[in-house]
Amino acid sequence: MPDKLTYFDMKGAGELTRLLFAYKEYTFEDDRVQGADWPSKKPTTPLGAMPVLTLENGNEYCQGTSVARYYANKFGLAGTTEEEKLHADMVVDTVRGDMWPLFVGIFFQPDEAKKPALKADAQEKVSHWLSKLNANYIKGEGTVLASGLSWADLALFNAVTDLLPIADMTLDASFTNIKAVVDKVAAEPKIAAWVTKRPQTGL
Ligand SMILES: N[C@@H](CCC(=O)N[C@@H](CS)C(=O)NCC(=O)O)C(=O)O
Repeated sequence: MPDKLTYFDMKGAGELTRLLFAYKEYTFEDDRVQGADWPSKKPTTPLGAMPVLTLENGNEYCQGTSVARYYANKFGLAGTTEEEKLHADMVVDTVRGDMWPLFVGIFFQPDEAKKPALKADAQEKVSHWLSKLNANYIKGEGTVLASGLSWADLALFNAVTDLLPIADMTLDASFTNIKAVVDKVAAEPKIAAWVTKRPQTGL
């Protein structure tokens, strides 16, 4: 039995791990729970939320970033030194911790009249974070880390391609370094194949 990643039928908090699987061509079970089935499944999960990882040995874990970090370490994509790991974690936490709730808040806001203000708030904050990362934390040739591609690049790719559109944002020309990261990840054949093949979902 391969490792199983259980999540909603969305990119969401599961996609960074799926991108890691795609990049390493790691065989996994892409278990997608339909909304109607979630209430009965929820109490059976470790903390009542997804994503949930089930390892080959049957052990279950949750917390999307922890799961992604597990595979980043396993695949040698977490950074080559302790400082590089800190650097990659900082970028990943900016995307997964700081940016993520802003985009989720817009996506699941039922009142359309409230969305413009949420989008304006996200645009201001996300532009600030991306401009700082762009200026100071892209150390390689199209990679966050000087040593080459890491899970931080996949996280930036995930943010720019999957999250920014939710707030009607695109990268403008000033984000040269981040654009180089996104372009490099997008050009990786295994990532490009996954992006074509994966279920097309809004978040
Ligand atoms: N900190 C957790 C949050 C998990 C979480 O809130 N997951 C959401 C989907 S993104 C969920 O399962 N929502 C359904 C629920 O809480 O019932 C993580 O990053 O994995």
